[in-house]
Amino acid sequence: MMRLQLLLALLAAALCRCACSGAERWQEVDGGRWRSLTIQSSTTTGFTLLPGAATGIRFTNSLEEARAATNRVLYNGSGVAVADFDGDGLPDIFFAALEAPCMLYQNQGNWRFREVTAQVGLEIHGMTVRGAAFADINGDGRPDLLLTTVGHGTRCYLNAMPDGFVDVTPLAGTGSGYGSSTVAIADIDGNGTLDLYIANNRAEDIRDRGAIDLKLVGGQMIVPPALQDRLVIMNGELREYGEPDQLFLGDGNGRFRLASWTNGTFLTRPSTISSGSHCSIESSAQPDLESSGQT
Ligand SMILES: [Ca+2]
Ligand SMILES: [Ca+2]
Ligand SMILES: [Ca+2]
Repeated sequence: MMRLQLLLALLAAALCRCACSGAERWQEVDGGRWRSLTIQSSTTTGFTLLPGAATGIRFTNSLEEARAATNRVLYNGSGVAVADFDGDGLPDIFFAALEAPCMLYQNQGNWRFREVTAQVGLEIHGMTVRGAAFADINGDGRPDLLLTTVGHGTRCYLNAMPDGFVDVTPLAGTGSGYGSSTVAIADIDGNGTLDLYIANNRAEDIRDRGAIDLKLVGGQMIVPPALQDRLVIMNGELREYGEPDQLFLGDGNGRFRLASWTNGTFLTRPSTISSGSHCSIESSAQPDLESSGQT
């Protein structure tokens, strides 16, 4: 009797598989294939918004209108970075901020987070922070923190947990007066060390000045010498250059060397978009770089 029940159960399972396989069958189309998804009615799908009261995350990236009115660069906002900074297996979250303090939230598990910014030495004073990224720049297995700032370039904070983070920007060599916005990280020269591509914007926008001293010569607008590295007239329109982007080559120990754009390493090919450029490194085995920006 038991053997008969087992046989019937196996038969039912086989029939079910046959019936289901029809619905899951791939449909071949030109250049690809597709099939319908089976949505289980007993499960929920998509994302659920968790309130700060539930997660413990209270961060808000605020910006005073009055300050933004004097520097429209600030309207570009700030970023967020995720990594397991303390090595407990749970991803933690760092929020960059324009005016409010930047904050690091330690994952406590079960969708609960605890703010530990000061505890790990990441209180950032006197800087407007735009971008944030975790990367192990010194190869010790612990994710370090990179922050791009308005007017202070890129700041590097070495992960020295359990003793917190240490600002090593002077040693790293990535500080500057640029208004840096984002950072892309890859081993661009294939030597086993992480390198940084910093996209710089400007620390302030010249349109926020009350007036610009241009000259009209022979019916043509002329940019004065003092502003010729910043302004250009194209097709009768006045445009502002961005600050130059930077490629930093890492030594694997948390120090970086600024690479040259013009020593032959990069080849520039004509852009397919009017306001940007594409560059590719000479060997096809190397990561290529594509950038776009406004003139
Ligand atoms: Ca963690
Ligand atoms: Ca590290
Ligand atoms: Ca490298």
